[in-house]
Amino acid sequence: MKERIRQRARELGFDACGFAAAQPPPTALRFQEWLERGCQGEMEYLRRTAPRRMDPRRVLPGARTAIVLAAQYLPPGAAGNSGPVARYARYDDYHEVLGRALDQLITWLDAGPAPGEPGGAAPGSGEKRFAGYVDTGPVLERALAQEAGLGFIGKHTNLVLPQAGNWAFLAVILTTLELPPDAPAKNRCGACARCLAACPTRAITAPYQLDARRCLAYWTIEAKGDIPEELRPALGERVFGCDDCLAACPWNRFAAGSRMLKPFLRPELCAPDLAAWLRLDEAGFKTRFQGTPLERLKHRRFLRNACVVAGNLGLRGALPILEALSRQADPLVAGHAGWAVRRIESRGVPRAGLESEAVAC
Ligand code: B12
Ligand code: SF4
Ligand code: SF4
Repeated sequence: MKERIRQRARELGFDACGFAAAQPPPTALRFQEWLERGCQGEMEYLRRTAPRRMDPRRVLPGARTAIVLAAQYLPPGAAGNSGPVARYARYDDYHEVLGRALDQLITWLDAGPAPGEPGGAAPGSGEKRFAGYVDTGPVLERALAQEAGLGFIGKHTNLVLPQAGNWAFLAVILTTLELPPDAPAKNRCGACARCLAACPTRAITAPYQLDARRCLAYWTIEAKGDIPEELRPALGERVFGCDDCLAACPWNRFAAGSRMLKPFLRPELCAPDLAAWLRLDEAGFKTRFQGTPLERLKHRRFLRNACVVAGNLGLRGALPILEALSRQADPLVAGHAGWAVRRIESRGVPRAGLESEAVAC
């Protein structure tokens, strides 16, 4: 049964599939400690859902197995550290793409043999029920993935697939089916600490510990308010997400291109024209980013991030639009645009056309 599920998952575009017992992973208490230190910042939903997050049986009553899946997402031509848009976001929204494949897998499982029937799960596992999540439910996806043998949680806190590196999304199906668990993966970081050294803000405060309040992915994707002034220069050219710690990992020498995501690549997110992005109005923003992960930022937080980047890159050609934005009624946009204007002016570089300042991933 497990091999048939793995084969079906592969046919649907997943690159790895493993099985873990649906129970609190051994590292669950680490999650609680992390919350107690306040490392989640404004992501209060993590605290609210903590008891369920730590025990999959509270998410799906009667759950016996977690089927854990991974799909690689390294986009073509991606090199170096972080670009304006993190690698994971240069496609249609992965929640949708993986979500569709997950639904197909669940439909297939649901139609398969019942528990106890030939080819089915262990007898006595009762009614078949499923709950599938792609970053959409209260599940410790990385910890379950490690338990299911997919890969190990690296010191940067992301799952590393030994055969494919860390550029992979995760998805989980909790089910009442009883399937024998795979062997958990062993950590293979060894003495390496490249990801800690690569982080521009020292957000990885110790191996396996990330303080979201210092993480640029958090500030550009999740945070609702002002980006702290002391972190703005470190944002560099990142408009959305950060890849530096991931790009440092030597296991990425085994990374291959994405099978599942490839048809959903958004080339305009690989080589953005920042000046054009700054000029987008609300409707233009919606049209341009519909169906991508950037859509959930909404226009004002997108402008917040883009203003900081324009300031960091010293885009003098963007001064007129930044000055206009600094007079906007919304203090979030006005404040960050004003900061960018001051940063550019303080550099004293002659004004240049933005076209020659195109940003490349
Ligand atoms: C909240 C969140 C964030 C937050 C916090 C990140 C974090 N490291 O916790 C922010 C916004 C910063 C973020 C950023 C990113 N995210 Co995110 N995020 C999540 C989310 C929704 C929850 C993660 C969570 O619970 N964090 C809390 C911490 C404590 O949990 P944890 O890291 O899993 O910790 C476990 C272990 O590390 C271990 N542990 C903790 N401390 C210690 C200490 C020791 C000594 C040991 C041994 C173990 C240990 O125990 C913990 C509990 O089991 C998950 C989806 C999900 N439901 O899981 C996606 C997820 C983790 N994110 C993902 C991605 C792709 C990213 C980014 C790469 C995006 C980007 N390029 O900008 C960055 C990576 C930043 C980074 N270095 O982690 C992917 C990661 C895939 C993978 N291969 O691991 C996930 C799984 C989404 C998905 N479905 O694919 N993310
Ligand atoms: S995503 Fe960026 S800021 Fe966050 S821990 Fe990794 S390198 Fe540091
Ligand atoms: S860069 Fe090194 S320490 Fe960090 S996750 Fe990869 S192997 Fe582990």
